[in-house]
Amino acid sequence: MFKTYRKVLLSIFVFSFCIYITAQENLLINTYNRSSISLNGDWNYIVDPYENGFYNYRYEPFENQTKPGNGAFFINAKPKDKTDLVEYDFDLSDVIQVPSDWNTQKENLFYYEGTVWYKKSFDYVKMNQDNRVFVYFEAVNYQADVYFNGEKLGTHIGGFTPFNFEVTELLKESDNFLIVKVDNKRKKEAVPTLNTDWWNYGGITRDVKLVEVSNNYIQDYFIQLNPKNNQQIRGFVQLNGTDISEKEILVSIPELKINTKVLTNEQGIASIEIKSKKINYWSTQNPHLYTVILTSESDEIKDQIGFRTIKTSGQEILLNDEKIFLKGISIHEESPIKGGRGSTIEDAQQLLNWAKELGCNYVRLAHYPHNEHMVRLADKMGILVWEENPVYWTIAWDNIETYKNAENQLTEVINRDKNRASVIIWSMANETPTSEPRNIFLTNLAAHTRKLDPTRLISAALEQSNFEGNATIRTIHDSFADVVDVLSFNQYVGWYDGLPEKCGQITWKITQNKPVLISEFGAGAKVGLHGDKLTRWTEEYQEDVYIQTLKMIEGIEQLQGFSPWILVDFRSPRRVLPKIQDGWNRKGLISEDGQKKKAFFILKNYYDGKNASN
Ligand code: GCB
Repeated sequence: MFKTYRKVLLSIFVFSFCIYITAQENLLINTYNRSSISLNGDWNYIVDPYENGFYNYRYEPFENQTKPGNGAFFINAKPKDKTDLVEYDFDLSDVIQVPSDWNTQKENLFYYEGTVWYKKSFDYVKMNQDNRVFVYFEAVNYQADVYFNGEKLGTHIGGFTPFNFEVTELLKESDNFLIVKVDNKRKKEAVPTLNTDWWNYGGITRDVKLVEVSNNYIQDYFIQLNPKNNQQIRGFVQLNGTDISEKEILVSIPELKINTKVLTNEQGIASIEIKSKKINYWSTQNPHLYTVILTSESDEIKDQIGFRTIKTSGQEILLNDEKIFLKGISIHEESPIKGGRGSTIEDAQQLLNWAKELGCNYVRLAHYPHNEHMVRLADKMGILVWEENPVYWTIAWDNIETYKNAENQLTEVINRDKNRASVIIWSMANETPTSEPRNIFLTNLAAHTRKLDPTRLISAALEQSNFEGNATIRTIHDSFADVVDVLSFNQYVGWYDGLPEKCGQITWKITQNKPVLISEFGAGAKVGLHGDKLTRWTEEYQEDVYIQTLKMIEGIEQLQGFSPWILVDFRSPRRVLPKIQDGWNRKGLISEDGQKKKAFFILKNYYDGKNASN
């Protein structure tokens, strides 16, 4: 009787912990530590603004036809004899690098928004005949239609999260061809929508891998500290395959002398609850990562996982039950090395090294999920992370498909990063105008996130407004502020809102009893441009905005940190002022070629001072 009761309880626990995560079909996590080969490098490509390789002349998709014919690009047609008509040839077409954007690789694609077809041919011999093989994309911006050896594998929507398709049945030992139709057209109902302040880089922007796993493999796991009991490691592990129930999985953490066996249920899910009194907690001072090994009958996977708790108490943020002030900076995912979309470990390392040099213990990864290198490195370097869903400005709040898309992108990043100690905040959105449909949209996203991941905090970059009509008193008047764990907002007093001296006239009246983060403040400056501090675009103006803002926000009682806008100048088509912007948002503390502006040192001094006073 007691046994049955425990089984029911266990299934309720496992069910509530992972129902949504497992809803995603076959998404592999931790491809970092799996057996894989890279499909990066040269791909042939065809630019197709009219989507001529996708639709026939009656505008019907070739893929809906039983015999698509030679016009369909995904069949990679070659003339069968000298009479045969084929009007494209991938192998004679130019090559492009993966991962990367097309905009900065090909001059004629700089402003291009539309379809480009990518093709990669390869041979592959499996390590074991019974194994299964998946093609894994870390990200493609924005829509990917994926075909393998002439068959459609599926479609993925959303430019910043991973996805994979199984190719076991279609895979041959030689002459495989993988074709991806990549389309980065902006759309009103998409996430993000038409209007943003960053470059809409198109392409296969992150790594592509072929991952080989055993027939019954460890697909997913969630292994974190119980937020309510820091002597308990808990979560689940999920098998995928045809024979996955009642299977033993060994959870080992050698350094903690943990070797615990767990048993899967009918869905192949085993719940994990392990006690340990000796945990060396992960923190910014001590980013300790344990090697965790999961071993099933036919699979083994390792990960490097840190254990810590993150919570709020009244107006404070507590890391391992100790108050922490978040010394942050916002970052866009642009490569400081070659320009364009950042994608390599070296890009991530340079950005995070700069953040460290600035004195940061925290970064806001704006405005969409960044690549996995960022969070993996942040884990190692002891940097806390805010991750963000690209729900930005004027989303189509009433459109159910838009909601599903936003929820799916959020699910995919949570799924990818749920074992990373560095990630402490999931941000739902940025600067979204309040309205009833928007409130419902964001509240649903927050509820979904809490179900998926009860171990982290929820926030969103909100907007500030005048307190009861008084322009010198600022407040947060937004019902979504009641939903979040951490109250964050952007403000630009001294740049969009008056001159720097205005900071001295403003006071803040924040009525919510929550920790406050300022998710953005800043000003534009062209590196090397000097003048007096009232001249726009000079380093002196930007420096003064930092000096005045830092004084002003000291007056916010609940302030627990901030992430000024932004570490490095970044490309934005909104920024057209000749000789100053030339297509760049100039609010970086560092220019795109790595030169530090004066304001960098103001913030660094401030953060270094905080270190000393801590
Ligand atoms: C903001 C946005 C950010 C912009 C920034 C700016 O409030 O959140 O995406 O880039 O202002 O520079 O205006």
